[in-house]
Amino acid sequence: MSIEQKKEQHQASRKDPAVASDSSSPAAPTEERLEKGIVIRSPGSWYDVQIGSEIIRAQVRGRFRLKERLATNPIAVGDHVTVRIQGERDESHPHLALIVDIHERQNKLTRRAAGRRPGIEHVIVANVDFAWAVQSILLPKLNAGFIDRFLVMSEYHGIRAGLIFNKADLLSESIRDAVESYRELYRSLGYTVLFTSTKTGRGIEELREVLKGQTTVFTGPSGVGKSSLINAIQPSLNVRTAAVSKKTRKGRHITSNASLYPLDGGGFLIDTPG
Ligand SMILES: Nc1nc2c(ncn2[C@@H]2O[C@H](COP(=O)(O)OP(=O)(O)OP(=O)(O)O)[C@@H](O)[C@H]2O)c(=O)[nH]1
Ligand SMILES: [Mg+2]
Repeated sequence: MSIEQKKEQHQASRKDPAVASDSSSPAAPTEERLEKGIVIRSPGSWYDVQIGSEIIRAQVRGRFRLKERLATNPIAVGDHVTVRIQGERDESHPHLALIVDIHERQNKLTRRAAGRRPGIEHVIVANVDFAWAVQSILLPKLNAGFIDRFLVMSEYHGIRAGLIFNKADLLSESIRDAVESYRELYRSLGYTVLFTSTKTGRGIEELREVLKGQTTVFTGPSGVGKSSLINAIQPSLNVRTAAVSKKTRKGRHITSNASLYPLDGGGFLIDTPG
């Protein structure tokens, strides 16, 4: 081994726990296996991958970053991946896992990357059967611009889409006509429009039914009640929510990363940040 190679190995072992275990921990298990799983969260520089009933924390090597240069994130929630796992699970040696392959995506939902980076996209989720744009009729008020951008994006990526008008309990005479006309407009274009309320339970059973057996994503501005709806559908998930700001009447960006949840009735539901 040349000095350069040794240097490279040393640097890699400092950055990558999978490599570090080979060289610095003599007790670390060395058994390797390949498993297929689905990315359920990416809260930091790692990915939580669901493999059967187990959740494994996996990392990714630089080559995926190079491959997907046009996206800010090379791997997204919903991606099907192959993970190389080293060793058996035990307290002293947690899994050391590396994502070694991303399977071809059936589809993806994207948005423009933040900042001035023309042509670069951020993949919100991959491999979804249905996307719902969640809006609240008030607090924050309905945002037709968001809905239109969402519908264009869904059509472009070939993803079936529908609209949820949440906080139906806040419907009052002063906004009734406006809300009705939006409902009629989008229905006339062929989209399902559901009215829901996590406070009165309106529309929740209907929503639970349509989610069954599918992989679905909720997207929408902060504070409209995406996470609250997920809790209403399946209370055991206990997803974090928070009141909208009294001052700005907008959400406080409570959900910070997309997360995929398995549903008791079958299927998966993905919560996204607003
Ligand atoms: N009146 C009323 N309030 C609701 C309803 N659903 C949710 N809320 C409230 O709206 C606020 C925001 O709800 P969240 O579920 O955190 O909103 P979110 O869309 O997940 O927001 P981000 O995670 O920031 O994107 C909370 O105070 C909820 O209690 C509803 O049907 N009616
Ligand atoms: Mg949320």
